[in-house]
Amino acid sequence: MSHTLYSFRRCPYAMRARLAIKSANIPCEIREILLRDKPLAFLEASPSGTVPCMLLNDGTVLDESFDIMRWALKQNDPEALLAPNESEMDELIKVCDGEFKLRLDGYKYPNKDFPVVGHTARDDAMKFISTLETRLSNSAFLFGPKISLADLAILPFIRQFAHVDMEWFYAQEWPNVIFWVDGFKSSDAFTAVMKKLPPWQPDDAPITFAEAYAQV
Ligand SMILES: N[C@@H](CCC(=O)N[C@@H](CS)C(=O)NCC(=O)O)C(=O)O
Repeated sequence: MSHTLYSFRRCPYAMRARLAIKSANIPCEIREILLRDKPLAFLEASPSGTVPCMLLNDGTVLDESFDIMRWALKQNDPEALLAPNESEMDELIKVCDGEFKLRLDGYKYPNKDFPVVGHTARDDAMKFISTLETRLSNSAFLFGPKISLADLAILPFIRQFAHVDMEWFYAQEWPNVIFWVDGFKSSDAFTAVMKKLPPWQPDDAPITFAEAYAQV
């Protein structure tokens, strides 16, 4: 039995997991699911009912995107994504997943019940983008001249923030963030892991991650 990744194409948490698995070249089966129609096998595997969820072939379940990234890269890290200081990267990712994500959701869904919504949420979220802009004005990536785990973990969320109102985002004074996001969006790795897959059905023949997301 191989490892199995449950994923949803547009979920930024699932994107970061796919990016790490792709970089680490971990052999696994990929199962694209629909969040509005979660398959039973997924619900049985995932304690939280969220994607991504990685079911390892020894029965272990990795239910957090960040755990999947670190697990994959600890097996194999050809791009040295784990090279920068671990706790410094974790700290920045924690801000992204915490305060920034909450503001991103408040900005994206102004009618939902978030502590801060709309343009106030956007203004708050800008603080994190400014932190990134400062870092990126010193180096091409967040932790130096080469891409790292932190870049892969954070970029899908900045892309999502940019896409709420692209005209506004691209009019802001953060040229380095814009260059960084644009580079990511057009990268071979991101293009590959954003390929569309049909939703998995229990009777389907397994699709390997490598064949699903082969680079063209
Ligand atoms: N902390 C989790 C969060 C994952 C998460 O919230 N994923 C969303 C999709 S982007 C989800 O599956 N939500 C469940 C649902 O919408 O039913 C992780 O990092 O993996």
